[in-house]
Amino acid sequence: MSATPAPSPAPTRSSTPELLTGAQAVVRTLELLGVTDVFGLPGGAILPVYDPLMDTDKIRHILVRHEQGAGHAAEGYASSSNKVGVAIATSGPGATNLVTAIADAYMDSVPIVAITGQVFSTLMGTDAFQEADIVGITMPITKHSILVKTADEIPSALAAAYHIASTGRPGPVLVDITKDAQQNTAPFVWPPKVDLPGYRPVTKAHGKQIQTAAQMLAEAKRPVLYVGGGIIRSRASEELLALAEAAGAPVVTTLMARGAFPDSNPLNLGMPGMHGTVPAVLALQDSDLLVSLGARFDDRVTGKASLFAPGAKVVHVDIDPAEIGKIRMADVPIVGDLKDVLVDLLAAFREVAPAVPAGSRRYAAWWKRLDELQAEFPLGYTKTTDGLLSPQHVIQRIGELTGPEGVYAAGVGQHQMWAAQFIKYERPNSWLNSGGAGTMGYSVPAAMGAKVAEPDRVVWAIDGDGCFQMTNQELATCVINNIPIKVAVINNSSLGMVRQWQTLFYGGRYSNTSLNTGHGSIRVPDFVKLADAYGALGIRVTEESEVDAAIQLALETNDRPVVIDFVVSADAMVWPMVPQGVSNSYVQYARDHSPTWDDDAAETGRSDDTLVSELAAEIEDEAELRSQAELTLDPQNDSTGRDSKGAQR
Ligand SMILES: Cc1ncc(C[n+]2csc(CCOP(=O)(O)OP(=O)(O)O)c2C)c(N)n1
Ligand SMILES: [Mg+2]
Repeated sequence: MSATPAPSPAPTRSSTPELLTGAQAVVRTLELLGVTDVFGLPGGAILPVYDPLMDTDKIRHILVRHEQGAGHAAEGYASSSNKVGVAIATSGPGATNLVTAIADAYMDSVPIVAITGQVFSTLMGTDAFQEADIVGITMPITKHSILVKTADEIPSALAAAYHIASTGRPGPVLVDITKDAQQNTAPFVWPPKVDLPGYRPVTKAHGKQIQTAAQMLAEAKRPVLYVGGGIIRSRASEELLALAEAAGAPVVTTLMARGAFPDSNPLNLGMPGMHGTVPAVLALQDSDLLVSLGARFDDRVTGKASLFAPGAKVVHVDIDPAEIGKIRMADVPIVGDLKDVLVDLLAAFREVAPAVPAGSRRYAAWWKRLDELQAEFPLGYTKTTDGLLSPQHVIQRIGELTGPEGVYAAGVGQHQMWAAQFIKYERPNSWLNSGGAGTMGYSVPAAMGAKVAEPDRVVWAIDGDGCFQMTNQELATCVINNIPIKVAVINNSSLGMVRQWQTLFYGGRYSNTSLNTGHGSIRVPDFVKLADAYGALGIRVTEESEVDAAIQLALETNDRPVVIDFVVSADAMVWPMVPQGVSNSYVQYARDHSPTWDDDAAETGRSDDTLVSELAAEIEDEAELRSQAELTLDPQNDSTGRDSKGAQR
């Protein structure tokens, strides 16, 4: 991330600093850092902070119904606006309720600061009431965590947390403050001395590496700009557009990068990965040069990593040196902030790349192939045959009727993939989702946070019936605090993504995936009644002819949240798909339909059916190898499949 939001003007250092309690210092520091909105829920160990929070008119505190909601709201706030999100919780269970959201923010590099109360410093380590070692618990899932035991440390700890969260590779930072530190007084000194030895994120990359990368891009025959979420965090979309257009190179945008590059731009091949478009998946696979920009070679993108893009050289740009070479060896590693690197790379490319004659295209043969792929394998779906709504149609219409200025926050599952595929994103920060952790329950609170950060935008939560049941309690927060989000429950009455895997890999044995919320079921709960109980507008849609009118009504209703229960078919599946753990060359456009022009298949004359059965065999081999590896590696695992405590795995 290139810039930290500017803190409010700081008071000049006076000769006799004001004496404040630690709790007052928390509020004053947040004010001075420019924080205007925080999400939280009080309890004994954070009570002192809640008292002065009542007096400030600079900070709006939004009382959530569950701390996980506060954490995801802070994430949605940050991801939609590039500001830092703040969540507050009490000690023990309050703090542990934040853990999922903190882990989520860590995986997706979201700048949030979590402030937790801790028991009195004198009681720490005694199993005191509501004591949990939250610094220890969150150590592996935060960028940094700080325990504060004295009042005078509070301004510097919070300022450091804010700085660390929002600079370099963004991420969550936890500040755990003991109750005595909140109650005691100390002189309030601003600006505080923030001493962070060793924390110096590199923003300006090495010129020579950039020259080499530019040369390789100019000489490549089949390059792809492999764009990850780092482009959005670094606010580098414009710079990306300039480079892509100057080079005329194809672009793929990962799940985390949807919106980083306009979908309407003809250079954009769409999303790569397990449920990516065929052109995006195969462009990566067949490329001779991957220019990875803020992406991290996630297994959902690479498939079997050892078989990923076998003929490609790699230029890997990332602000975090730990990402480079983590999964795939980089031929040209570039550590730096994308916003700066892309400007330099474009300038270097212009120096070395030959001009393209009028009327022709750079990488013409490559584009011919990609154009054919796009023509042959466009994103699409088969209409359902059971008379229930096609979820893809519903989601596509939400995107079309709302437009690119909206914000779309998805849950996790099939609906998430359809929302990534069938809504067209034109701007960064318009698509929010839990890409790394895959946290069910992210959507409603993240949408709530986004609506607080961006009140003038239409904000949709595109949720699943399973996910919605994990965090819908934040509808109460939305109603009471006048945060009119719109929720589309894509209700297939099942844990649909798990059910899809059961259809494909477990012979259609649907073990524990039916939720009974939809058509022909007992509807527990009835989402329309649930919305009503919260004071939101609830609408049920069962016919395709009602879809547009319901979306329009939602768009026109801004005095309260809206929940639309779209009763969709449970049999709709997410395609294309690369099954887990195999080469991306096995991408299937739809069930039993692999692209037949695949080089490998063409050379060996193998048919679709052969490919599919080979695929099944490969999956079985993988499963076998994996289970053997688990048995060998896990010392607690005995041959009965139970661990040493006798619990069933
Ligand atoms: C907290 C959590 N628990 C379990 C999972 C595993 N999981 C991934 S998708 C999914 C199903 C989600 O169901 P729903 O919200 O109805 O979405 P659908 O796939 O039906 O669209 C589950 C259980 C998860 N990702 N997160
Ligand atoms: Mg579902």
